[in-house]
Amino acid sequence: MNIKNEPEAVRRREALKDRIEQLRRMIEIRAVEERIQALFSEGHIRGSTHLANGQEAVAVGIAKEINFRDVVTCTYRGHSHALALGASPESIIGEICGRSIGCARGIGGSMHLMAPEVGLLPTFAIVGAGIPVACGAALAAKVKKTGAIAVAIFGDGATNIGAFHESLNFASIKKLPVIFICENNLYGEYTPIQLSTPIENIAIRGSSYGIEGRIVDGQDIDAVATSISDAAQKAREGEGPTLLEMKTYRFSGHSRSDPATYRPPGELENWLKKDPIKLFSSNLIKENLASLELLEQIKIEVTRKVEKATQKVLASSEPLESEILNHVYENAETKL
Ligand SMILES: Cc1ncc(C[n+]2csc(CCOP(=O)(O)OP(=O)(O)O)c2C)c(N)n1
Ligand SMILES: [Mg+2]
Repeated sequence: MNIKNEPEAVRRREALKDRIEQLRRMIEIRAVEERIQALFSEGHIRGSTHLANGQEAVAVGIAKEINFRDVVTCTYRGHSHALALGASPESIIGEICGRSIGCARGIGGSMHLMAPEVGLLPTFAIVGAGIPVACGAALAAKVKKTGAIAVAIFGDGATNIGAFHESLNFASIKKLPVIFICENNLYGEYTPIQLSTPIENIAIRGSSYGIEGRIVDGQDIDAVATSISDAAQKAREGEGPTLLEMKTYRFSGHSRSDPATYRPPGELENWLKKDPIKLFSSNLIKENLASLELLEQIKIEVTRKVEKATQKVLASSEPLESEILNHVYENAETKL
């Protein structure tokens, strides 16, 4: 695992206490993802990749409220979470481009990002798979009395998977310090939620397991943060899990090659009006914390930073084939 960025990742996480930095991180996530989309078209990325543009407030709202020693599991749609939690653009773009400077040494790729130095376990490509793993981390924290909590982030589609239901049941009966966060973006791949899920609000699924479920405006970073703060406090005080349903939307298709033509006319346009970056920007202006000039300056600085990281990645090397079995098991080199 790459621990060389530890101070930077921790510093990036700490910076999120500041409201302008929260906005800057959301803009950075959007810029990194736009660059990744372009790198794909330019042929620099193999495999697929899943953008979370439109869902940035969820990622930054979570990251700003939890400690860097808490454990987080999330899905293939995890660029936003890795960057929010503290991973650098270089380590994320590097990983997605399959270069040794990537967070998993370029061997994991887009769906296996990680930032263990700030609690992000390698992300999961299998729908729902991270949910029981977060419960395991929560159980470990409880047994060892570390004071840490675990956070499982997953999509609406994942709540139809057995692992989701088993995890909620187990976490509730054991009063585990875990927060279940569903990013309900209204689609699972190309299927609208109403064709796969017979209820409108995922939050009600908590009640079957004696877990409080809460519906949250996922486009509003402050609403996200308040809900996480409440759930984290409850978990740390031994009151058990909470299910938070973040109502959100991905502006792009499911993965890089999906033009999302299945969306009804006007739907995207309506959600674009609730762009979390625009909403937060105008709130900061109303609060007299930001000006249009400052916003413009942030965008310029972020674009420059992302471009610099991209050029560094493109100039860097790919991992050697001989490294493929390293780091599969602890001390794999010596055991093989
Ligand atoms: C167990 C499993 N089944 C199917 C797939 C294929 N698959 C990849 S993403 C996806 C949709 C999941 O939708 P959702 O949970 O809503 O997450 P989102 O992609 O919307 O963030 C599916 C079915 C998979 N990766 N794992
Ligand atoms: Mg979904």
